[in-house]
Amino acid sequence: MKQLKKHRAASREGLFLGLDLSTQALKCLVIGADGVARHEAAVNFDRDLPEFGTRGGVKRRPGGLTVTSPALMWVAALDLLLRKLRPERKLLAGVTAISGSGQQHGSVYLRRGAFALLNTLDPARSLRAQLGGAFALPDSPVWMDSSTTRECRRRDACLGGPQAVARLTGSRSFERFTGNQIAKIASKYPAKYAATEHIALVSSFAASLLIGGYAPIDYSDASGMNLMDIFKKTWDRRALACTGRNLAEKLGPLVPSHKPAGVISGYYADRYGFSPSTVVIAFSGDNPNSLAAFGLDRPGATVISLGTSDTIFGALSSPKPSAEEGHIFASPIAPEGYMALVCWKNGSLTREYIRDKYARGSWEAFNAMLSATPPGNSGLTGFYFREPEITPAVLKTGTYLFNQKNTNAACAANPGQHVRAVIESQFMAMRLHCGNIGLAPETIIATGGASVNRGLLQVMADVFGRKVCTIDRQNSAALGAALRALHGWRCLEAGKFLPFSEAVCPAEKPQLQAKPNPANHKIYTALLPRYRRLEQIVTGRK
Ligand code: XUL
Repeated sequence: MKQLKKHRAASREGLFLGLDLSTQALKCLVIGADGVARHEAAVNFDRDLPEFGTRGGVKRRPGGLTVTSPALMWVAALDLLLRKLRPERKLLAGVTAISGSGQQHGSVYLRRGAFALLNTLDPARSLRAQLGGAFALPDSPVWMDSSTTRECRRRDACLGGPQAVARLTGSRSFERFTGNQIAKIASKYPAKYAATEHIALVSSFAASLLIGGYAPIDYSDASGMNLMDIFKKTWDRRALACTGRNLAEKLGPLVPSHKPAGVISGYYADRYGFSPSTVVIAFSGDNPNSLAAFGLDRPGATVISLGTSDTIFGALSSPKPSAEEGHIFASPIAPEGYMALVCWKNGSLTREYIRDKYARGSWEAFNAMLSATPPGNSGLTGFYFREPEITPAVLKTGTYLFNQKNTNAACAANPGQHVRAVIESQFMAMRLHCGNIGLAPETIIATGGASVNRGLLQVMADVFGRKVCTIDRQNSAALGAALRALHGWRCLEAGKFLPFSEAVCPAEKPQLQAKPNPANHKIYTALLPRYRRLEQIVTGRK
């Protein structure tokens, strides 16, 4: 009975839509005010929009350091997603608020006149047909881009060195962070930069499409730019000045993540049946949205996301930004709070490479090999850099598999040893680096595509010595966005900030997947100092 009443209240409040513009796909998830999923849809960039010629949603320049996505592909994906949702007109009409998620750090360069295009969208025509001319730069740099080392060093020099940049912005200068990307565009393509009216993040760009104007950047995603003062939550004047001319004007205002970006454009009301009063809550980055999906508004539980990139993150109250590793972002759900995040570029694609090379492309065979090899891998410790790595910073790619004499035994190792080495290496790196930045997991929530793999989760539990849970939903960025839409809307209704965990209750509770084996945990704890030393050898710091 109580359940039914709750459900009735939920339906009166309507539905909440989370949009997720990730590297490979645009997804949407509609939930009720009870947090229960009502509908999902997705567009895969490579498969559904082959004319843009992306692989994994991106294009790589020769050399591999420059990685971009066509901005118009994201627009076309929104057209396609909404077309897929057309039969659900009633559902869309019931949406009260929308929020969203974008891959972090990527930037979109809108040319002079783009605001007018967004503001006068004709519901008779697709977005793609109307926004083809909206971009000063057709290819948007994305988070996988590592081409801005020069800009990082130059901006470091201007701002007092890596630790000063970390103290100011929450992270030292990283190649993929937007400030360094903007600095590259401003110096390499000065005419295109000058013709840029607005620079959006991927998240605020998606919100801009929905409101038919320029949506503000939220504090949490802005923390991934090396441009915002992480404590004052304002653009830092010196950081802007050493990046590009008139940058404050091009970036526009910053807002807390629970605040509205605007109301949906009439375009979507006319063409797809949304209510014209649908509120658009500020969009944010994918990792901040995942934090929201797990309701992490206080320290303790830690999330490990196993996706294209692997990330580990959790809430923090007193951040200690470090130039050595990791990032501090403003929390997307607690305006006074913070989150810490460490990111690895060699995530799923690297695991899949080893699976394809040594396990005939089969996860079953991969897992059988994992269980047949002993924890600690008989003294073999590996580093697999298919991509230039973020943590630790390594630009060169390669495979290193050290035997106990610390010589590279990659060629002599058997397939099972490679399989175990790649997994142990990834989780040892997580344990080492999250400890360095002050994250002390009490329980671990695993998410992302590879979190369905129980074999991996057991190694994770053993390395950390902590229980590993999952929640029964892979799409945490879209779920977090939908929950933030609900949170933002409830704050708006109340006329004040409401604590996230009181305003929002995710429908699904974590499920226990793996318990640590104490003997295995001991092996990994003993391995940690050696792993640290080997990492220093691989990165040339020793
Ligand atoms: C985080 C990062 C990645 C992207 C992936 O700093 O670069 O996790 O957000 O979309």
